[in-house]
Amino acid sequence: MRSWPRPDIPALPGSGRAPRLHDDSSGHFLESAEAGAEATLYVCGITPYDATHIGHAATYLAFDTLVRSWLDAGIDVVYTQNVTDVDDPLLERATATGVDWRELAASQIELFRTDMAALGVVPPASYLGVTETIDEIAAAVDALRTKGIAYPVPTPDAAVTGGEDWYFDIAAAEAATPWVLGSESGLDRATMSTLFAERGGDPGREGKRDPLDPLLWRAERTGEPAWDSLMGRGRPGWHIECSVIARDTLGDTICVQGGGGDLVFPHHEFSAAHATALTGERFARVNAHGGLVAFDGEKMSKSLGNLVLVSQLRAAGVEPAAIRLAILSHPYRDDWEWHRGDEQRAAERLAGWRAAAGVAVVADGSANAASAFDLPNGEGESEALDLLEQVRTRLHDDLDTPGALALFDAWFDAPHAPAATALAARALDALLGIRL
Ligand code: 5CA
Ligand code: ZN
Repeated sequence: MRSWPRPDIPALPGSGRAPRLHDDSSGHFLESAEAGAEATLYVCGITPYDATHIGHAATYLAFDTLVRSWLDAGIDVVYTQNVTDVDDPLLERATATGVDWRELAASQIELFRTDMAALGVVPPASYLGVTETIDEIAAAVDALRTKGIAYPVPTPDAAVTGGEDWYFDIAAAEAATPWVLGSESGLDRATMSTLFAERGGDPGREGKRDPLDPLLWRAERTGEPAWDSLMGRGRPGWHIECSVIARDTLGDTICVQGGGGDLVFPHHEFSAAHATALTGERFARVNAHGGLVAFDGEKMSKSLGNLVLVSQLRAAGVEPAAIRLAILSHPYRDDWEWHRGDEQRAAERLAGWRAAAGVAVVADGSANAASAFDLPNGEGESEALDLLEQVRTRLHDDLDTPGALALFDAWFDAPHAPAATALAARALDALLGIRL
C-alpha cells in the first residue's frame, strides 16, 4: 500500500559509518550493515487502531535514526514495514464500536501516515498490509505443512464444520533446522511461557503438542474475515505474516529485524523460526528493539487506553520537531515514561537552539529556515566539521541520540560563525530529523 512522503534530507560533507547496534539475541554489539552491501531492515508496523501513540513514534524514530545513519554512510537502504490490518484486537475494536474493520484500519493507517510524514520519518520502500499478502502467507504455511513442521488442531466447532487450525511444531523445527526455542529472544522457557500467555498466545489450547507452539493459520469463524487457501478458508497467524512480508521483500537473511521491546517474544522469536524453517538460514543478523514508553505508570498501550497520541499533540499546536526532540532525548533501548509537559520542555530547548542560530519561527510554528542553512562551507567550517564527526560517532555507538543532542546543546551555547551554524543545523536535520 501507499506509504507517506519522503522528507528532504540535506547533504552533509564526508560520510558517516553504519552504526553498531545491540543485538538482543546475543547481547553483543554488532555491525548493522556489511561493508559494500545494501542494508535491509524490517520493522514491525502498527495494528491499525488507536495509532499513533508516543510509544509507536519512539519505535519508528529509533529505526529512522538507523536509516538516516545508513544513508549518511552512503549505504543503499531497503526498508520494509507491515500493517497488521487483520487481527483479533482490530476485529474486537471494530465490533465494539460498530465500525467495519476495513474502515477502522483504513482510517488509522491514514492517521499513521500523516503522523509519520509530520515527524519526518523516512518511509519504507515496501509498506504492506497483511490483507495484501494473504496468498504468499498461505503458501508459506502450506510449505511448513509439507515439511512436517505444522500440524492441525480441530476447531471447537469441528464436528459441524470440519475446521482445523494449523500450528507450528517447535520440536519438529528444532530437529530439522538451526533454530532452537529461545535462540532469537535469548529467554528461558519460564519467561517465554509467561510472555506467551500475556501477548496473544494460547498456551491452554487443547490439542497442541507444546503449549508454546504458535498459530500459523486460523480456520474461519462465524463473523470473522476469511480467505481461501490450501488449509481451507481462514486467516494467517501473526508471526508468519511478518516472516513472509520480510522475506518476500528483503531476502532470506536480513540485516536488522526491529520493533518495540514487547515483540522480543513471542513475535520475533517465531517470525525468525518460521523463516528459518523454510530456508534453513538465519533470519536476521541483528535483532534490535526499542524500549517501551509508559504513561501514568503503565506501558502505553491501546488495550489499557493510557495513550498520548502524536495527532493530539499536533492538534494542540505542538510542533513535530519538539515531539521528535522529546523522544530522541531518551536512549532508544531504555524503557521510559512520558510526562505531561515533556513536549513543552522540548519546545523550549528547540527555541533556545533557534534563538542561538538566529532563526525566526513563523506563526504556524514551523521555522523559516529552509534558505537560512544553505551555506555548505565558509568561515568556522572546521569546528562544524568537528561537531559533525562527534555526532556521527555518537550515533555509530548504538544510536546514542541523547549524546548527539547534548553536543548540539553545547554547540548552541557558544558563539559560532553563520556558516558553521549552517552546517551544524544541516547535521541536526539530516541525522536527527530536527529542522530548525
Ligand atoms: N502490528 C504489530 C507488529 S507486527 C504491533 O505490535 N502493532 S502495535 O500497533 O501494537 O505496535 C506498533 C509498533 O510499536 C511495534 O513495533 C511495537 O513494538 C511498538 N510499540 C507498541 N507499544 C509501544 C510502547 N508503549 N513503547 C514503545 N513501542 C511500542
Ligand atoms: Zn510484526
